[in-house]
Amino acid sequence: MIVKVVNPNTSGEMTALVERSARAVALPGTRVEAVSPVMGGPASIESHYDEALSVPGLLTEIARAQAGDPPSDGFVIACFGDPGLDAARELADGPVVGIAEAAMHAASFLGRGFSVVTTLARTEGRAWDLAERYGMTRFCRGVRSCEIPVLALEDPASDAFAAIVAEARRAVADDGAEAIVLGCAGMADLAPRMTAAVGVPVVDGVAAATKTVEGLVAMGLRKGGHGEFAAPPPKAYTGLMSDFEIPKPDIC
Ligand code: 2AL
Repeated sequence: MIVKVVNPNTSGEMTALVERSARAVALPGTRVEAVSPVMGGPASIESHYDEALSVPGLLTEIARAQAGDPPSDGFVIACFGDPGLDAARELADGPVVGIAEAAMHAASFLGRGFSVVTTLARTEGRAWDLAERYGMTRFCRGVRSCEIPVLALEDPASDAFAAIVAEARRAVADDGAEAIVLGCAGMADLAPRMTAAVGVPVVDGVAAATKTVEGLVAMGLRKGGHGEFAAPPPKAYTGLMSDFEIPKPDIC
């Protein structure tokens, strides 16, 4: 099977990190292809503006796979805001899973409650909104931030590991968290070291979403063809958006 992991930001380093993290958990028969949008987009996603403008590039990557260029059995959206998840589900035939939804669900299997440790404080609201959307507020004990921007996570000078561990320890002590959810795809490589340092399970959403997609595909499960996530109706799109037009089906 082929799982396409879309990093909706345009950082090549982060896409490579995401690919390594997904491949580390995938079965030998699963091909993981990580990409960032060919059409471009924001360098990192840490505002609602970034998130909104990351969606056209993300959807183009889903549409490309749907057109067989190359094909994919399922998709991971590798950004913790789960941008464009509903629209991607409409476009894709195979399962589409966001890293926030996969990580929160996985953490709910591991303890009575979890806290999210994310990048900038301004992204905390989005994490809470997603917890609510996924029915996870009864598990989510807190959302905390280390105030390190996404693209600084890989910079040794940011000392991101120490800052994220410190915040996770506070979540365990003060929120009563029994698991930690990493709130950014750029933290994907930290989970095993953090689990050892913090003493509770630490969940990386890239791994959780990859295994969820792989599991759904292996079970032969995909969305139903009717209802909310049915393919979007034929529609004209104009101007710079004309490539997003949904053509009328050919009637032979
Ligand atoms: C993210 C993420 O996962 N990728 C990105 O560019 N921004 N999330 C975040 N909370 O900063």
